[in-house]
Amino acid sequence: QVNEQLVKKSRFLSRVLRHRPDSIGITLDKQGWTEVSELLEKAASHGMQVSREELDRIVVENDKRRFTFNADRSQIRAAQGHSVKVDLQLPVCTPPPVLYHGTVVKFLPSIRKQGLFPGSRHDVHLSANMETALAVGARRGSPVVISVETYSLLRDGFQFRCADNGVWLISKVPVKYLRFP
Ligand code: HQG
Repeated sequence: QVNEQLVKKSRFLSRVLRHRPDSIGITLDKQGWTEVSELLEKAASHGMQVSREELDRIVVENDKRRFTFNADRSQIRAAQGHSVKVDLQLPVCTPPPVLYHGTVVKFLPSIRKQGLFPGSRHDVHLSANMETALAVGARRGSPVVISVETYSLLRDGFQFRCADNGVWLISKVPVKYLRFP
């Protein structure tokens, strides 16, 4: 039950920090950071009480490590997944040779035509392992995992960025780099 409460609070914070900072009257800076003290105050005044201890637990125990603290832990941001305009300035990283994208059967015709495009988020989300990709797809229905050959993308000038939580991000993936199951 304690955990249920934390999950609820975590969901709330995820929504605020990725999509709706305005819903509790906070702003994110260009890189997506906001002051922890202000976040907790404003959350409380909008009916969501989160103590500093709970926040620390949420950040560390979150299943997908959705949140990142800055060095002195006075600021927090979502690790990825934003729909509001931010530039996380994530480092460009060299990916493993194959990355995976989890999706659902019904999107395949469109993906086969257009390749992978970000939905409402900034980037296409890729995972380093098949299990994670399966779980991402399963949120929407019967999951399908598409493999992405990273070498050819790198050769052709595409950049991969790695989020603080191990998620791989790329602006798009044209069809010719995709391997369908
Ligand atoms: C699909 C969650 C048709 C794409 C998850 C995906 C992940 C296309 C959807 C993280 C398409 C976008 C990211 C095309 C892509 N035609 N459909 N050409 N190209 N798509 O939610 O990857 O819980 O923005 O396959 O677990 O599903 O929020 O991306 O189904 O980790 O932390 O368009 O979000 O994490 O959907 O999920 P999303 P995603 P959190």
